[in-house]
Amino acid sequence: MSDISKLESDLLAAIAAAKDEAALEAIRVSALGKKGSVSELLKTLGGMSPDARKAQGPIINALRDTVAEAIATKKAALADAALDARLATERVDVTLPIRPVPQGTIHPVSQVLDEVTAIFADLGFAIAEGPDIEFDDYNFTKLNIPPDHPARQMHDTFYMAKQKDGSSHVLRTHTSPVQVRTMLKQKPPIRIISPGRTYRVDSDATHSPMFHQYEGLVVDEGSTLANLKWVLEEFYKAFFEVDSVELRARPSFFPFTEPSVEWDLRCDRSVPGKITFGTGNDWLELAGSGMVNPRVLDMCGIDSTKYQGFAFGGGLDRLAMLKYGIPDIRPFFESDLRWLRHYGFSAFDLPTLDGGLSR
Ligand code: FA5
Repeated sequence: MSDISKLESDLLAAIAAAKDEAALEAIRVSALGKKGSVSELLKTLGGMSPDARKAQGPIINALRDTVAEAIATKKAALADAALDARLATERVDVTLPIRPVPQGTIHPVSQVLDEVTAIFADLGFAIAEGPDIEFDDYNFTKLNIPPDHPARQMHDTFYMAKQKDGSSHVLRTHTSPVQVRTMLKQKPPIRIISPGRTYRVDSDATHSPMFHQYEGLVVDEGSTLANLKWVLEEFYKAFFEVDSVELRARPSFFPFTEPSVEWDLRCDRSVPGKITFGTGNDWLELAGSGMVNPRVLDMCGIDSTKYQGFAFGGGLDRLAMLKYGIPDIRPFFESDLRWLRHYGFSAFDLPTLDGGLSR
């Protein structure tokens, strides 16, 4: 075997045995680099006689081409193998179950808000909203509580500085101003539910300076107290997830409703720490309500000789406390993660009437 043939077979064997791209590169440099074995052979052509060059030229050039091609082929094969190996290690089994997501829970107030709106949406109520900073006029005057009226004392109000134009604002003390906003812009029939944040100068285990209420309003030509009772019964049955409830009406007073009725729900509290609705000998105060005072209808541009309506409202936080056995309202707003993990709800369980309201 000639020296050139031996060099070629040695180089091809080394190329075939190269384990990775670095080893292959070393072979390329040793053969085709500036001082490589094949390059050195090519340099000898210059010192040869024309006849010898004619004979050796094609042989040495063929050697260079063969080695270069073998290196290129091996390089592509090594790159393919490296990609296959990477793909094998990075493979994801999409059929595996997702990892549990323990972080983050739905706050009980958000949960209850979603439950309440799901129930009322099913009863055909639209959702209405109003701002937290409300006109004094809408929070009080148009609800038949004029300035200096003693009923203003019933609400411990956060007043805001008077505006240049003489108007004054309050942090709304209840969601009832949404009644005003709705009636001012919408003609009957009206059927709305309005959950939202409310504020009063008040703080103890069951009262918070910022809390949540829900408000219902129905205005039509023939709405009655009997309709109101039916709506509340349907609501409490669905909310407390029981087949039947019993409501007790008590006379009450709200300047914006006449007559005014407070509703109690029959419940059983005989087992300490547990409350069951629909049975038992206890009564739980749940909502204020009444027929919308005709003066309020007129102040909001609705003809009280043609239309009548009923309204009701209560505390959302209170509903959450009752349904989920939360004894104190203050931690609701302390953002303590341990409390939230204990009382919070899964973000994947949206309350729906057919899928189930609570977990
Ligand atoms: C009202 O606010 C009336 N607007 C309800 C109403 C609406 C009557 C429509 C008639 C027609 P009241 O002041 O009673 O009513 O408050 C309603 C509920 O809000 C209370 O029963 C209680 O559950 C809740 N609430 C009141 N103050 C606080 C507070 N500081 N912290 C937590 N919840 C409160």
